Amino acid sequence: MQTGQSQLLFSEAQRFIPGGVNSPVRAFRSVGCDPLFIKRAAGSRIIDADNNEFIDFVGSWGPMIVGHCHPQVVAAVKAAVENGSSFGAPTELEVILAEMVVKAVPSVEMVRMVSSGTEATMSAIRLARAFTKRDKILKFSGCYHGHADSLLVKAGSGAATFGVPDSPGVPQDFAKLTLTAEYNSLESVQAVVASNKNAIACIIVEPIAGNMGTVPPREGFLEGLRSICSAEGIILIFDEVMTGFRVAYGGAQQLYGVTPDMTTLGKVIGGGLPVGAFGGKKEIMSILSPAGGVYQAGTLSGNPLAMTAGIETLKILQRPGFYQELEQKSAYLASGLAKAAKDAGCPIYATRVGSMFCSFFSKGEVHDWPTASACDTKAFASFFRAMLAEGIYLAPSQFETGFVSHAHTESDLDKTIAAARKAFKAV
Ligand code: KE4
Repeated sequence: MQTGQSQLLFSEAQRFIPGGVNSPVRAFRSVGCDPLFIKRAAGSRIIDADNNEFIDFVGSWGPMIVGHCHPQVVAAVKAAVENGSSFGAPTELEVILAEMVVKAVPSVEMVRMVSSGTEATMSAIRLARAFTKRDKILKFSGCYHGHADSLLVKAGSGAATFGVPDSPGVPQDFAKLTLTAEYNSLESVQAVVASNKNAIACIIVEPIAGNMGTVPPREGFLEGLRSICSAEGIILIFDEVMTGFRVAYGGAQQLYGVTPDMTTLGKVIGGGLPVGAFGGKKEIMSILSPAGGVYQAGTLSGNPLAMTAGIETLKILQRPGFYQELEQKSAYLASGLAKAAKDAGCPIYATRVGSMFCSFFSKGEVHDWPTASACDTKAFASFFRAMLAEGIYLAPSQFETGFVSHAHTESDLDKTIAAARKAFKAV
């Protein structure tokens, strides 16, 4: 596989951009090779600077559920940009997308658009603190909610990949207000809550953890969080930046039938353009400026191009049978990968929820950060490189999630399974 152009671009990039990338996990640091510079994409494929073509299971880390360059999305964004790219004023498009989100997501009665998932979670936490007049928050080790200071405490995703549970630069005074418990362990939550009575503003959780690899909630975990929060006057925030509109049109809260007090969104609702959102009960959202005193703002919040891409994407998701077809494709891939690993005698613990999937290089079950972080990351790295050589582009970290899109064809999936049959042997 030729990588000359990517190599050239990577060395150029490192002259001007820290680490040569604008987001750490893209640097491929944990998979022992240099990143590929992508120049275009279409459907299930991405093409790099050396014209290598790959079947893509990163999908921009989740947004591209309908596939890259979907004609309906491209046409709408092209038309929208002819009217202007940003006004810094309200537009009808924001009302349309807000109404679509309110109609789709059970917990959301009102919603505020922002430009990233980080902004969404940071703002939701501020709102929860103001509403409850409490300062502490509780998150889960291995879960990642963006890079706001108070959330970079035992974060998963990029930070976990670098093995840095707390990022330098996060003041101890911030970190001490962030309590952490173990994902899938209600006992650990009860212990933390009991020793912080009436002091916790919110519990923020990925209803399906996607930033330590894909770790589904155990039976009763989400329901347990719901009852603890209701009993203790704690705001339950589902961070659905990754799962929102991904695992169901109404997100994980629809899939599992557990309704939080607030929800954060991103990725899919922007259709690949920069968007985040946070929403919840009217009584909570109505204390947000300018309706209330809790300040939050953003120059490009509700940007008309991002709204357009989000609206068109959600219209496509509403098509009858969309999620059923995505489920069939995802199940087909998962069973093929599991068989490939078994036949190669390679012990993996495979997880999947809808079109989110992960192969943990672990002999045992993975259900939280301690078991995820014990995985054989070297074996994962060898598997990743072997798949890349076969034209399959996976997430470049054991602690990330793979995404199937509607654009993946059966032949894409068969090619991926065939590649895995070889790659598992290379581990
Ligand atoms: P952004 O600020 O990156 O838009 O969203 C932060 C975020 C919040 N909550 C969840 C559940 C998330 O998964 C994310 C971001 N996800 C990572 C992928 N694991 C983005 C990829 C990256 O950091 O480059």
